[in-house]
Amino acid sequence: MTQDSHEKTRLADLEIERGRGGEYHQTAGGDTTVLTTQQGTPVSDDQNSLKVGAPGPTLMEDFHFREKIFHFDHERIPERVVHARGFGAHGYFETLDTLEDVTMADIFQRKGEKTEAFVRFSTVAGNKGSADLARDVRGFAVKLYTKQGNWDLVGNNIPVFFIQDAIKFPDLIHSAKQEPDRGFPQAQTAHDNFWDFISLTPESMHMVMWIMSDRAIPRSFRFMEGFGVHTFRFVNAEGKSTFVKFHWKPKQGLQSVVWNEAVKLNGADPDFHRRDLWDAIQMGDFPEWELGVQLFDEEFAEKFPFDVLDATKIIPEEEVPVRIVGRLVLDRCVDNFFAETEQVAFQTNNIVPGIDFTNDPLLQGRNFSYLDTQLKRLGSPNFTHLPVNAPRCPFHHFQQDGHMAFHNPKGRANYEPNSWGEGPREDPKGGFRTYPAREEGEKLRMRPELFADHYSQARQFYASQTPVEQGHMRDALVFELSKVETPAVRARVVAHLRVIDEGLAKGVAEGLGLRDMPDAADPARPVVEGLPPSPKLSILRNGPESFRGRKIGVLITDGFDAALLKGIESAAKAEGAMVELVAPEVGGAADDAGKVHAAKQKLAGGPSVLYDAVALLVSKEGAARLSGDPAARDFVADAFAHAKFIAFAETARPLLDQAGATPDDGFLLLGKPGDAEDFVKLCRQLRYWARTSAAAREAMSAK
Ligand code: HDD
Repeated sequence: MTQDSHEKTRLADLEIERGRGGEYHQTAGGDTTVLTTQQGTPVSDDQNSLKVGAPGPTLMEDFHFREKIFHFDHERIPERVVHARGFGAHGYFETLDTLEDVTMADIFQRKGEKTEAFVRFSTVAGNKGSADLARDVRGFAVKLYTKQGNWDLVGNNIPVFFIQDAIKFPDLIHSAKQEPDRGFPQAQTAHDNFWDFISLTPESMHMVMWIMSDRAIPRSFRFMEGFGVHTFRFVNAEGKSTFVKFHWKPKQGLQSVVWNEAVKLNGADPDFHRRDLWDAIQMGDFPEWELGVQLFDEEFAEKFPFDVLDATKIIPEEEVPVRIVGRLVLDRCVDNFFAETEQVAFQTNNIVPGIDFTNDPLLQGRNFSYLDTQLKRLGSPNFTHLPVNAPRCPFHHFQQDGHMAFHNPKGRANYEPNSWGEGPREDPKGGFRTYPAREEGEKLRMRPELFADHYSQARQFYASQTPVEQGHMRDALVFELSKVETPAVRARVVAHLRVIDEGLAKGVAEGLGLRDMPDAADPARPVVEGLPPSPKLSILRNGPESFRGRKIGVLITDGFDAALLKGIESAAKAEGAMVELVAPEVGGAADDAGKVHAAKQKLAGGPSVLYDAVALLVSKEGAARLSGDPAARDFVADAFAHAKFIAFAETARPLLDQAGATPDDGFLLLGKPGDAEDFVKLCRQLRYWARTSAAAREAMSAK
């Protein structure tokens, strides 16, 4: 690695020389910086190791070779035991509403103030190299570099969790990850161990409803919600405590893909979510979320039918509205994936004055785990010295030494109090003070009584979904349980489903070919009847108002109608949507005036799953050329099957015929350039669900 402090040597432009005996040299020149060893010694040859004679043995003496290989051998650090695959970006949080009445947290004191932020999104079960579209929870971890220290909100895109007590976390994760004897399946919960554990752990039923919903296959990190999950405390200057739940709401609405699309996306572009975030930020279309808080007091907590400290429960937004207090904008990609995204260390125990924990036993356990894991991953208690983890506010303490300590205090005093008048002292008034909650009781391994309710909110979640979403949940359960090889485990899951919704249980049993319906599971506490559906829990009821930030894939072939493409491009631009060209060759296609338009994707490598909607602008000759082409047929057939809106030029009709895609109200014939505006308007609905099922047609006609 070169250091800025090194004097740059100006030499001739980079050139490659092939010397006698085949030695191979690449030399620095012009503005190029000279390559050095880690010790700063200039390197003369980075292509050949030092040998005795041309074919001779390599010499131990070659310090440059040894240092280079030594460093390479140690490049990897342990991947995260969960959430290994992630993608991060920088941005800022802007306070939109002050919360001084309920919290003294500095970040909520001044309207309009911006605070630096770093966010890492992730999947949970898969290894670092797994694919983005796994059916999984997405991590939504936010580090806010506030003026009073780093506040980490280490959340997920689902507001509840599988388990209630952190002591079960290793069991949950072991069951979800690869089975230990065979080392597979990768990034999937569709296997025996997971469903065995789940079926023996009824507290997971609410979360199971969420992960079987389309929340677990988001279209983009940009279009998903985030949740702090636990109930936290806000504490104000008078020491008064208010309970709080945190919500991140995507500015561009919610959107997910369908399962068949997810499966294909994992092959077509395993980095689909990373690329999407990277591209959006690079293009200046900065992803944005609003931060909302649900605030409630002890009195509400007492009368709420569930325990607010139970992480398997939500408080419906209809019951305690979400008050928007800020916004989060991601406006800068990382410069170096390893230094920032890989080495960022989130910790639930990173809180600031004005925010405090509650007795949620999952949160309490997490507070140990996150600090502990960073030492393993990052190898030194000095991981806070890494720029991505360091506070932006001044910090002073007496923690010293250790591996890689590079902020080393000067002076004599390394303890306090001291007589030398040196170093920082604690601040009894402004420093962090734990909320003095009154606690008493016997030491027990027990959970509060209300934690025994395992099904009521699972039922409420299912009842809050549209028929389309309910169908997806049924299909997801059938898919997952079909991969379970032990019939008794499948039956046990269906037994739980019977308590949640008989219709769902029946549908899953049918899908599995389960001949004998198992008895319904026996709930530890009676299910709370009559919980009203919560429309906020549905993705389809909370979609975007515009097609902004979405992508249209336009299939072109030589001789296509340039005016129609222009129409699509200007309608998309006006909406804030993107257009990407797909052609039989990546070199692109010539329009009807002979102008060549470069393609972003070659048709055979750019399937329609990459797009939110498609337009077929193939010419008459192009349609003839693509007749019988499997990639062209799949492009259209998949867009059709995935309920996407499809625009087409009349000349492209043969492509529809060969894909068996009979035009319905989700199609738009582009007669003239202006028609593209109507197409983009249609696209705001994202999908033409009526195409997919009778239930969806019924629901749409009832609207
Ligand atoms: Fe966790 C990582 C979210 C329960 C132990 N967790 C991790 C990350 C997220 C979450 C987003 C990735 C952070 C990053 O991007 O670096 N975890 C959650 C949520 C939970 C939860 C929302 C429940 C409400 N986690 C949980 C429990 C434990 C852990 C109960 C242990 C008792 N989680 C970890 C960990 C990880 C982690 C082992 C792995 C890497 C890391 O922390 O930094 O400590």
